[in-house]
Amino acid sequence: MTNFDPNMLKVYLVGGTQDVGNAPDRFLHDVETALQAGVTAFQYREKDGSQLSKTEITNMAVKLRKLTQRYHVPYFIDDDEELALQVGADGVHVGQKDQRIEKVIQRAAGKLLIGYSCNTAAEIAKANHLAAVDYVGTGPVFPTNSKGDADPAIGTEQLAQLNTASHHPMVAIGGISHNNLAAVLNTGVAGVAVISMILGSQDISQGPSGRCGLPILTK
Ligand code: TZP
Ligand code: MG
Repeated sequence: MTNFDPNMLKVYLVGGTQDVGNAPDRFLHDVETALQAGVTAFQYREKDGSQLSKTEITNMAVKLRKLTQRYHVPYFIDDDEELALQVGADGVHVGQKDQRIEKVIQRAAGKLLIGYSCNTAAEIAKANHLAAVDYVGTGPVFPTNSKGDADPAIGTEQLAQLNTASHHPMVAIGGISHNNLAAVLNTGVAGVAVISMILGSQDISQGPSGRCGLPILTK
């Protein structure tokens, strides 16, 4: 397992095949482009309209492990600590709705880095007591089209308050684009987690020189 470093959260790409028109080869290509461009972490999140079978998801997870290893980028898997352990991922990201953080900690602490979605003051307060949690993911900051069951947007003021309250490093998620990136980073969060800003970018198809349209990438 890789050691946790808050710098991993700077530009955290999240995605699955559903985010690129259910095209697995295009997904692998776009993730590789983003890895080349310098994203600092990647989370495989196959849901919300995915058409892959369980076996196809496992095979994809293995390919993504190899790819992320090649670019030395920490690799998280959404919601499935068994799959994360099976493919040798660096971490698992656990949502609130799953109500399973204690179980995941029991199963995976010391073996996987653990990210936890926390979107309210009460959820942050609970996470503050969980030493095995490495970071919290908070949002949606703005309305998003990438998550069917997303909660209402919290905005940057609330994000800043939650970040102040959190003992864990925070990555902001939800509706983050070039237009609001500076405002999000001004809240003091450790970084941004994005789907469409990268996977929906026109630049990504132009290859590494397009840098996924991410101005904050320096590589
Ligand atoms: N969790 C909260 S919002 C969101 C997730 C997975 C979707 C973020 O996608 P986008 O395209 O960056 O708004
Ligand atoms: Mg989840």
